[in-house]
Amino acid sequence: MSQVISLDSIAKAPGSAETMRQDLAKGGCTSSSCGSSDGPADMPAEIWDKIKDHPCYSEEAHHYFARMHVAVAPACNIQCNYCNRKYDCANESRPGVVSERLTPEQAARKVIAVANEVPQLSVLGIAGPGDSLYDWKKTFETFELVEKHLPDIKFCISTNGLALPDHVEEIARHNIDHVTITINMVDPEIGAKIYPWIFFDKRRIHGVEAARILHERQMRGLEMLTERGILVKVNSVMIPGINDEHLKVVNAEVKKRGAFLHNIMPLISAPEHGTHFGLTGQRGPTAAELKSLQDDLADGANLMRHCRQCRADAVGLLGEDRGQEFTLDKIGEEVTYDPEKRRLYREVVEAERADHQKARAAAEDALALTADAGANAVPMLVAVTTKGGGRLNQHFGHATEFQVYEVDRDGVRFVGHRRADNYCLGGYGEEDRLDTIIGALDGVTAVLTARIGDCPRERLEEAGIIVSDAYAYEYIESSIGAYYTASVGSVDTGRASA
Ligand code: CLF
Ligand code: SF4
Repeated sequence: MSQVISLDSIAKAPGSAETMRQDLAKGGCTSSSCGSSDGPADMPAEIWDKIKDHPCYSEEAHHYFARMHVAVAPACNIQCNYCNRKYDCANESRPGVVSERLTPEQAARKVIAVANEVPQLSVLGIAGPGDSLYDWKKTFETFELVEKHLPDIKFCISTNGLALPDHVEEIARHNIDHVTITINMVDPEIGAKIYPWIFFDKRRIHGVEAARILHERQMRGLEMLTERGILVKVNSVMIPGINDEHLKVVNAEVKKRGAFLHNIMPLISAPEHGTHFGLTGQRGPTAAELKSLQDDLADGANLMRHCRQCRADAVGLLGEDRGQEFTLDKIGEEVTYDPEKRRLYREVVEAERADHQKARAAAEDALALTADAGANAVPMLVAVTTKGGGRLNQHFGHATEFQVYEVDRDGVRFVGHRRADNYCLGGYGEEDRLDTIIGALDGVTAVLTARIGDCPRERLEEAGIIVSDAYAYEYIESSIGAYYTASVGSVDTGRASA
C-alpha cells in the first residue's frame, strides 16, 4: 500500500508540523514510475497557479480544497424560471437556496471562523441568492474586509452577466481571478422561455427583447474578462426540450470567446420548490441525458463535471456541506484568525498531491498494457466512496454520493457523481435507501470503497454490481486502474480474474 495520510484527520486534529512530517516520512514515493503529473504539465504555469487550489476550476484540487459561500447580495436584476430566491429551507441543496443572509461584516466574521476550523478552505465565493454584481457594493465590501485578515484566500463570484460589463475594471482591481457567468442561451428566442423579465436601464423589460439584452451583455462581459486574463467559467442549466440541444451552440460560442470551463448542470425542478419550472412540470435531465450531452461536447470548451450545485451558503469540500456548523448564532462576536492550521494543511497537501500525481501517472502506464477490448468497447464505469484527499477513505454506509469514473486502456477519467441518500442510520442499513443507491448506480460495474457490510454487499451483488474493499485507503485512480487490469487482464499476463 502507498503511504496513508488521512487529510481528514489532519483537518480535524492537526497536531504539530512534526507529527505531520512523521506521517509523511512513513510513506514516501512508492510508485514504480515517477512520470509527469497531469495537472501543471497540461497548462501554462500562471494558469495552474490560479486554479491549483480552486476546487471548482480544477477537478484535481477538489479532492483537497474547500469553498465557502456567503449570501451578502440578495437582490437580483433578472428572473430565471428555475429560481425563486428562497431563503429559509435548509434541507434543499441547489443554487440560490440559503438559510441566512449576512451583512459584509457578519460575512467576514464567518469566513474567519470557518478558516480557523476548516483548513481546506481556499476560496470564498459569492453565488447568490441574488446577483453578486447587481448588489456589487456589498460584494466588494465583503472581499475588502476578508482580504485584510486572509490575504491568501481566493475570491470568486458568480453572476448572471447583466451588470457584468459595468464592473469588469473593479473585478480586475480586486484581484478576482475567477468569475462564473450563467449562460443558458445565445438565441434570445430560447432565452425568452427561460427568463420572463430583466431589470435594466431603470426599467423592466420582458420577452425576447429582455433575452437579447441579457445575451449581448453576457457575451461582452465574457470577452472583457478573458481579455484581462481573468478565468471565466460558464455555467449552463440544461433544460430538456428548451435548451438541451442548443447548449452545443452555447459551448462553441463561449469557447470562441475564451471561457476556461463550461459547466453544464442539470435543471433541479420540483413543484415544492415553488419555481415557475417546478410548478409547470418542467423536468430536469436524467443522468444519462446529461452525460450524453457532455460526451458530445468532448471536443468543445473544457467541461467541468464535478459540480455539486452548491447551496448559496455552502461550506466545505464539494459534495459536503458544513454550513449548519457555522451559522451566526454559533460564531462568537469576536473572532481572531489563527493561520497555523491552514499553513500546515497546505504543506501536507503539497507533498500528498505530488505523490498522488505520480500514482496517477503509474496507473496510466499500467493501463496502457491492458488487453485491448476491441474498437467498439465501452469504457467500464467504476464508482468510489471518498471523504476527500483523492483516496478510497469512506465507508460505504457513510457515503452520500458516489464519484464515478470511466476506465479503459486509455486511462481513468472522472465523469461525474451520483447522489444517494446516506442509507446508514445509527449503524443499521435501510432497505429502501439501499434501493435508492442501487438505482443511482445504474450502469456502474463496480464500487470500490473503504469498507462495506455483508448485507449491502450481497444486495449490490444481486443487482449485478461488484463491490470491493481490497483497495481501502489507496488512491482512487490507481485503485480503479488496478481493478480494471485485474478484470480484463493485461497483454503480458493474459486474462486474470476480478
Ligand atoms: Fe462557489 Fe461557484 Fe466560485 Fe465554486 S461553487 S462561486 S465557482 S467557489 Fe462550484 Fe458549487 Fe458548482 Fe458553483 S461546485 S455550484 S461550480
Ligand atoms: Fe435566481 Fe440567480 Fe436567476 Fe437571479 S440570476 S433569478 S438569483 S438564479
